[in-house]
Amino acid sequence: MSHTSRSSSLAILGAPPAFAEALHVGRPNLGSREALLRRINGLLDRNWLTNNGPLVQEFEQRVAERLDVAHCVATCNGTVALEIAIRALGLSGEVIVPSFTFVATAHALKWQEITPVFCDIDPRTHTIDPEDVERRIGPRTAGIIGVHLWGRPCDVARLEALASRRGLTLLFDASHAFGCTHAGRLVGGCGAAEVFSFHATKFINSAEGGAITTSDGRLAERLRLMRNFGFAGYDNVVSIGSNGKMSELSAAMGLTSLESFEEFVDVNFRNHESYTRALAGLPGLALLPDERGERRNYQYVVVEVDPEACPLTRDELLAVLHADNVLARRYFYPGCHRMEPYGSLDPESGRGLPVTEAVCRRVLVLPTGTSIGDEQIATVGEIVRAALAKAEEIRRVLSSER
Ligand code: T4K
Repeated sequence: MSHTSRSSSLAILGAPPAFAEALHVGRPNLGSREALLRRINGLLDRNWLTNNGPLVQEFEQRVAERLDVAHCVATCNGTVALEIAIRALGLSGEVIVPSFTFVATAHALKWQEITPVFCDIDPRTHTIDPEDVERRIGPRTAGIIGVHLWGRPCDVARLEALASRRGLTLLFDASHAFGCTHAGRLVGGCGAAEVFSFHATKFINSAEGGAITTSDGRLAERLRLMRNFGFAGYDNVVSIGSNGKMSELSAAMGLTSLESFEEFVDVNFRNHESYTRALAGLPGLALLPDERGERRNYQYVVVEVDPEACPLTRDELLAVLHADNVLARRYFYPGCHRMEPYGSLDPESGRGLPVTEAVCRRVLVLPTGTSIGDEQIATVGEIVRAALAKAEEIRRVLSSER
């Protein structure tokens, strides 16, 4: 990746972009090309492309081993995994879910005519606030979906206690949390089930893919049926089902990616440390703090921009970075509660979600993964540092463009 390092010129003020080739959030980590091609040759030789092939079975076994959970049911993507898990758990009526998540978490409910009841998050961790969950429990509440956002597990113990006390089903969207721990316990076996995404942008990827993990054998059996149209054998359909199967090509990619798990975590960790150095001392900018003692995959580098202390707003910084070809993102703006159909169904819901509303205006996600290294990260830091020093000028340019 070619780039020009400089300390004060900024593309937004007319200089050439710092990076000739864009830095993306979510650029796939590829792993060994040779291992992938070997697996693809094998599946072509076998002429077995999908429907519970050997690579999918191996992928399920490897995921279950790595997460130390009894059952793993691989799927075509994380969204369908959520839909199938929700259905297999018999959820209906209302389910409490954070608004600050990727919209798939909410859509998976609404797609099945279940009402997502949006709750607020903890400002320190950005995960579901158990106290707010409890306030929102009503007569139609069937369950809770906690999201381990950015790979930071929810307060699992409190949610498990709350769900059991109130007779609710607890499901986790663990799309970001592969390989992460909570109180030393690996994510994968918490609640009734947990759902993972292996989308290309995730640090372990199968191009498109997902999985449901659980320690409940009977649930795993139901999930397997539902993933395959409800077929229990040739011509024997025993339940409603969908097509949620993972293909052999995806499993080939997923297995190859899994083999590089340690390397990807190391790279992400090093990048996280580089960002800590590159952004040190900048006013009003804070990386979401790391919690020592827990395992993390560091796949998201999350910066909060404090509007009181930073000379530029989050959106102004985003414009500066994009002009220099650093394609930072403002995940998960503006919050599910403001997206359709939810925004029209309850236009006032933001009033009850003050932390979500504030965090949506502060979060900036920066590029990481195997396609970026220390030198580029140092340049990103220089761009931000220079931008803060020229905040007035930048604000004038941006307002003249509006
Ligand atoms: N729950 C949660 C909490 C989730 O975050 C997600 C997915 C789900 C559930 C659902 O799981 P899946 O059904 O997706 O398995 C991305 C992903 O599409 C999505 O999987 C992910 N979360 C979400 C957080 O991010 P976008 O809209 O950011 O994707 P896009 O196309 O803008 O790509 C991001 C960047 O990556 C771009 O700058 C380009 C780069 N890129 C992307 C792809 C696909 C590449 O360089 N190569 C590629 O192949 O949604």
